[in-house]
Amino acid sequence: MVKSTAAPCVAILLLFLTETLAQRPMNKRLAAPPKPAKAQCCDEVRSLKVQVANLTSLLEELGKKQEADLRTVVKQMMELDQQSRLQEARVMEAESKYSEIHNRVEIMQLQAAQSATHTTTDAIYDCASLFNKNYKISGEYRLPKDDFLGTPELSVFCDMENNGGGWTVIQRRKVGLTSFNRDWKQYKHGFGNIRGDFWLGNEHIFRLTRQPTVLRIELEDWEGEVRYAEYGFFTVSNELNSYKLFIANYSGNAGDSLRYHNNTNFSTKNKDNDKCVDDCAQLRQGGYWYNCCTDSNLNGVFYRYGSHAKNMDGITWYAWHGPNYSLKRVEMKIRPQNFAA
Ligand SMILES: *[C@@H]1O[C@H](CO)[C@@H](O)[C@H](O)[C@H]1NC(C)=O
Ligand SMILES: *[C@@H]1O[C@H](CO)[C@@H](O)[C@H](O)[C@H]1NC(C)=O
Ligand SMILES: *[C@@H]1O[C@H](CO)[C@@H](O)[C@H](O)[C@H]1NC(C)=O
Ligand SMILES: *[C@@H]1O[C@H](CO)[C@@H](O)[C@H](O)[C@H]1NC(C)=O
Ligand SMILES: *[C@@H]1O[C@H](CO)[C@@H](O)[C@H](O)[C@H]1NC(C)=O
Ligand SMILES: [Ca+2]
Repeated sequence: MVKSTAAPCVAILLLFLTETLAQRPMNKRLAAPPKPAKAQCCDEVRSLKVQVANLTSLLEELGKKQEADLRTVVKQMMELDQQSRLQEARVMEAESKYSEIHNRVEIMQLQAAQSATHTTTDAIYDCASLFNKNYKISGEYRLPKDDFLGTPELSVFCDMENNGGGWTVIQRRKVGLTSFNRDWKQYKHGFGNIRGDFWLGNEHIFRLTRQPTVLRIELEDWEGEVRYAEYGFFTVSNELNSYKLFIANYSGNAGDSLRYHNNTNFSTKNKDNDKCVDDCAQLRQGGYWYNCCTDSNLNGVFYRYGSHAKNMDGITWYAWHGPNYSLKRVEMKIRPQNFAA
């Protein structure tokens, strides 16, 4: 701090104060004529010094507070900026995913429009033909309507990654919220969510299996074990013939629990086409190729872990877990026999 007691020092001190703090009372003092008395002078200097010290510390305090405030504000702004950037990134990710799907759909539609003169060899009517056109990402695809083949527009889920890819998924159980106890019409056209639990529809399955087709059934139990049953030949007849099932050439490690259903008609709760005096669809609470009644019931009731051992109407595969164990996950998917990845 300033140590001098001389008058010029007071002036310098006051000048400093006016310039830096612009304090009005100081200006007044500066404007007043300097007092000649020495004692008065020194008293004034002392009080001014105290004031300066006070004001300086006040300034420092204010400065510190402002700096701290500023730092908090900057920090908050940076945080906000980061948050908005994160959100932006999320939006962009969602958008790119959406446009990826959208692009696929558009390409499908474009190809459909361009293929006015196409033949069966370059038609897109299943996941295998998409795979052969280099679509190698698993997910939902929209197959275009095909007048040549007489196929309608159809959303399908393609497994392009497992077991060589090119699989069109025709059934899935994994979420457990969709009821599979549906009527004939619903089983005919399909129901559920193509990304979750669904039945593609008997009419579509009939169309897709007019060429020699492989069926692969994947099963998972509540302990996380996965097994499969594959049929080198799979087809269903048309509605007039009750979507009758034909399967042959089993391979796999889950056991052959579809053989018992070979050569049987499809039944639903409102259409008993089974080979039994009982009404199997009602007993097993699903739509299926019921014989008398089941060696498997893949469209049965989804029972969560803990309640799967109580009934025989669960999602069963007798050759693996018997009639009272409802499986955790099922997927049925098909691919042409002549598929070559
Ligand atoms: C300076 O500080 C003292 C003690 O903190 C206080 O009593 C006094 O009023 C202050 N003076 C001014 C001008 O702020
Ligand atoms: C089953 O496999 C055998 C041997 O590969 C084959 O000759 C036969 O045609 C297949 N059956 C059907 C119905 O595809
Ligand atoms: C299956 O359905 C067809 C026609 O829909 C019928 O002629 C045939 O008798 C049925 N078979 C059985 C075993 O019910
Ligand atoms: C299903 O029945 C057909 C005859 O209609 C037979 O050729 C085929 O081998 C049977 N499939 C199985 C798995 O037994
Ligand atoms: C399955 O459950 C039914 C009905 O509760 C029962 O009658 C049957 O014995 C059970 N079967 C097995 C193999 O546990
Ligand atoms: Ca019956």
